[in-house]
Amino acid sequence: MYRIAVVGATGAVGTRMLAMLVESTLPIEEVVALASSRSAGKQVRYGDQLLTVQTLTADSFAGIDIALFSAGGAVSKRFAPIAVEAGAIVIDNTSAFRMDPNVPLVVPEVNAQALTTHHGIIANPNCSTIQMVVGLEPIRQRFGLERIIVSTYQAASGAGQQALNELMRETQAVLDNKDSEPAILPVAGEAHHYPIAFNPIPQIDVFEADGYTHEEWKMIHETKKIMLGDMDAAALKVTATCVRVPVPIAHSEAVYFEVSDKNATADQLRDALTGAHGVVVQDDPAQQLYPQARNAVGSKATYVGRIRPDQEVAGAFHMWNVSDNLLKGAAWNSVQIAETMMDMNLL
Ligand code: A2P
Ligand code: 11C
Repeated sequence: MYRIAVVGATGAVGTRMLAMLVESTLPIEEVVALASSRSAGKQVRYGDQLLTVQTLTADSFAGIDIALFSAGGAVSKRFAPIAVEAGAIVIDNTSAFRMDPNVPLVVPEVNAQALTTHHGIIANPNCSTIQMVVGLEPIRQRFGLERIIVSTYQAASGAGQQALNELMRETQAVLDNKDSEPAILPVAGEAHHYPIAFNPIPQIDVFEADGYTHEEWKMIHETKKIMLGDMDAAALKVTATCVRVPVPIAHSEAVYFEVSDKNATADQLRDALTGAHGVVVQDDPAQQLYPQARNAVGSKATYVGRIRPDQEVAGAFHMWNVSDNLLKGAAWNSVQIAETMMDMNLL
C-alpha cells in the first residue's frame, strides 16, 4: 500500500491527479494534499472523501512513497530533491528536470523502459508533446519517422486554473458588452497581456532569442528525448508553432510528418494506429468524423483523425490529434507512470 503526496493539489492539474488516483490500480493507503500556505485548511475532493490541504514544507514527505508534483518549476526544483532524500519517488509534471540526462522523461506508451534508469525523479513531459508522441509512435514503429512539423491549438487550462478563469471571465464580459482586463495570458508575469476570448494568441510561454517560444522548444527537445533516447537527435527533425486558442480544456494539433517508408499509405497508417495503446482513431470524412476538443474532455485517450497524404511529397502525411491536456497531458500520464513503475517492480 502506498502513501502518495500531491504537490499543487488545488490546481488545474493537481485536482485531476486526485481524480486519477481514485481510478488508479495503485493500492493506496493515504493521499496527502499539499499546496501553498494560501490554501492551507482548504478542502479538495478525493473520490468521496474531502482532504484538508496542508502547506508544503521540507517535512511534508516523511513516510511518502510517491510524490506527484504539479506546482510549478520553482517548487519542483526546491522540493523534489527533498522528497527523494526522504525516500519518495518523485513524478514531476513541471519542466524543471525534463532535459536532465539523469532524469527519464516518460510517456508509458512510448518509452516505459526508460523508467529503469531513474534516480528518484521521473519527469512527465509537456502536455502538447505527450499527445503528439502517443499519436506518432505506432507510425514510427512501423514506417520510421524522419520529420515532424506541428501547429498547436492549445486550451487555456494549459496555463493553469487562473488562465482558464480568465478565458471564462473575458468571454462573459464580451457577451455582456463589458470590459475585462487580461492579466494572465499569454504568460503570467510578462509585460503585455492579451485577451484570449475570441482571439487565438501565437505565444505560449516566453520567447527565446531565436524567435521561438519556450513551448515550441519544449516540443522539439522533449519529442527527441522520448522517441530517440540516446540515439542521435538529428535522426528526427522537429519544428513547432504553438498557439493558445479560446478553448477551456483539450489541446488540438495539426501534425505534418514524413515517414521513412515512402510507399506507406494513409490506410496503412490508420491500420497501425487502430488499437494502439492510448490511441483512438476517429477518421471518416464521409461521416464528418474527426477528433474534436469538446469530445476529448475527461478521456485518457489521444484521438487522431484527418489522416491523409501530402499529394506532392511521397511519405508525407497530415494528422489531426486531440487530447485532454489535463489528463493524458498531465495528471493521467503522471499516475500512469506510477502504475507502470509498479507493474515493472520499480516502486
Ligand atoms: P495554491 O492554490 O495554494 O496557490 P495551477 O497550475 O492551476 O495554477 O495550480 C498551481 C498549483 O501549485 C496550486 O495548487 C498552487 O497552490 C500550487 N503552488 C503554487 N505555488 C506554490 C508553492 N510555493 N508551494 C506549494 N504549492 C504551490
Ligand atoms: C500550456 N503546455 O499549454 C503548456 C502547459 O511544461 O508542463 C504545460 C507546461 C509544462 O501552456
